Amino acid sequence: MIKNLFRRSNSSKENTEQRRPAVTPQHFDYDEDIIKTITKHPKTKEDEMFIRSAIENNDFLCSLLQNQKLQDVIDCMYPESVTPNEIIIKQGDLDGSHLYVSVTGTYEVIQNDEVINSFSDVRVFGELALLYNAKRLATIKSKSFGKMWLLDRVVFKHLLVRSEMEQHEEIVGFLQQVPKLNSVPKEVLEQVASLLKLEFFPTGTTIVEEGDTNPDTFYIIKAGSVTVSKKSEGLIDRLYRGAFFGELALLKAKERKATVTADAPGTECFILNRKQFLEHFGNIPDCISINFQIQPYKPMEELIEHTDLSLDDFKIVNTLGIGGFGRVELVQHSSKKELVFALKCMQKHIVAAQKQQEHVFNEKDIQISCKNNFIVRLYRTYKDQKYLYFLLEPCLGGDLWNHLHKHKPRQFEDQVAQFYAGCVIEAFAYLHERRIVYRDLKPENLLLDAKGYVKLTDFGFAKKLQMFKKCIKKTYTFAGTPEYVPPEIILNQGHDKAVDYWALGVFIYELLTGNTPFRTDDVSYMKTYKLILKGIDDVKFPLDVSVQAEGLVKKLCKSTPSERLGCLNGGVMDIKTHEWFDGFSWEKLAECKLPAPYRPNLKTNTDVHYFEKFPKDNMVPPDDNSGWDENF
Ligand code: ISQ
Repeated sequence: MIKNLFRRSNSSKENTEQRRPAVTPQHFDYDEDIIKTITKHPKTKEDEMFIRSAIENNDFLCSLLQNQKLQDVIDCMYPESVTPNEIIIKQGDLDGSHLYVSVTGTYEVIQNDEVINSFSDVRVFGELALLYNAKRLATIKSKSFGKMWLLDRVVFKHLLVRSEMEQHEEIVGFLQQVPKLNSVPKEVLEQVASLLKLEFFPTGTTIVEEGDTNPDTFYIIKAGSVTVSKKSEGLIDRLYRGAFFGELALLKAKERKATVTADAPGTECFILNRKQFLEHFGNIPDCISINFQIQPYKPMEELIEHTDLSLDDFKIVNTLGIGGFGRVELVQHSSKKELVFALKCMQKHIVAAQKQQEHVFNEKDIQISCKNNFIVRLYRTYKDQKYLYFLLEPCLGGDLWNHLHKHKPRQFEDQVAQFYAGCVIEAFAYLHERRIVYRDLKPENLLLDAKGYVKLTDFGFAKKLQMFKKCIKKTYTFAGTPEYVPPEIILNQGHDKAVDYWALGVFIYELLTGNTPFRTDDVSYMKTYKLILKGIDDVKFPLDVSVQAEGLVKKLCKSTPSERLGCLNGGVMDIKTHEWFDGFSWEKLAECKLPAPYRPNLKTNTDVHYFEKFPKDNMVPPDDNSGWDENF
């Protein structure tokens, strides 16, 4: 039953009856040295216009590339001539490394040796590979002489990340120059910066109106100026870049004391909403004492166990799963029969071929240091010339995907969903306190133990976030399962624990409805990504989803990460105290005293009937003595 235990590339079939593979993450480290080597390529106005229109007409890239990012990408594309019958992209290839814009020439789209389309217009192709290691879905072959513009994937990613970082730094730098705010610690400003939205007010717009009794927005002028006036006194002030107004809205919801109007040629302001501000910083006595709660941090520990057991002590009883890197076997100690484990065996040469070494190290380092009732315990690891081995706590109740999708009505009652979501929330709280993001929540990655509690497994995507100047640094690898990825991963904006809370919203929706909210039948997932970028408010919830559940999912799936429940001032408690969980005993859950909705019927400690039957594999993998696993 568990087919997708390891990373593997996307299958070309999407179906709720199949477990969903995660996307193979591309390793990505922002590298200043690469930035230095990036060069602009001169182009005519006409060529620039062609490229711009091709990108703007591409459904996906148009939301990814705007303003400076779009200009950077255009500037760095370089020209290439094509001759007839050149294979530009080959179906099935895994390492798509370029984005293309065709300018002249005719091109054929070939799938399974059949020409399914041809084009001679200016258009983008190859964009899918910019995001992740997806197999090329079709071959593109030139039919004539032509000209294309190309961009290297690594350059593309660096341009996007550089632009994100510069934008953030610019806002923080700007805030540091704002009088009064310049005494606020930088780490607070970093947080404020992630909440600010930029808005342009055309000349003459009334931004704030005197007498408005429900003020809820605070403004900082980024560019241009505003006129402040009062009915009784006329014009009283003019404010310029760096000035702020409406701050009383952040402190107490008072009546607006004056009218503020945008001057010519319009005013650009950063705006901050009172509700968001309070959700992040709590009630504040005055603007200068803004503070934020530093998330409690627990260090990770080395928790190696069963150091006395060697691989030779075990006998394989059965296979629990097969994945891209190898198998998971149920093993039993030859003499101490009560000792039963799941042994995940990864073929080293496949890990290396798929460039997943770093993820395997992450998986080991993170999972071995987690000891929590809601996380599958990794006791220790082994290695030899062919394999890396993970000795895991056995969870023989099968995975949650199986329980949800293989049993009618393929959706859970609220109480059942609350229990499983509760287990996930406990696991996330534990991980996030240690600054670990999990990044691959889905029913497939939750295993039922003998009591029916679910535990998180497969830490291949998990990542420990680094600190930089007292702030948690975001990470940029594209990771996750398409239906579960949040907008900031698609948009390459850098991400943190907020991705897990987005996924939690998708997960709760799936438990209650049997479907995910952004699912489409598009094998390339581009349509899914488009729906994700449109947002949860465009998703129709089935009528049998309660208003409380819908409310929670919508708060978890907020498009802006800093606005998500779980990422506000109250942290994970905001989720636990949400009304959907009214009456749910978090205390009993944490102590494993809450009866699980379904208790697996396991006859012995080696009963594997909740898992699919897998054929024996007599293939012997090659040795991999290249040494990459020296420190494993
Ligand atoms: C059972 N128990 C623990 C871990 C597992 C991983 C994969 C498949 C089955 C498992």
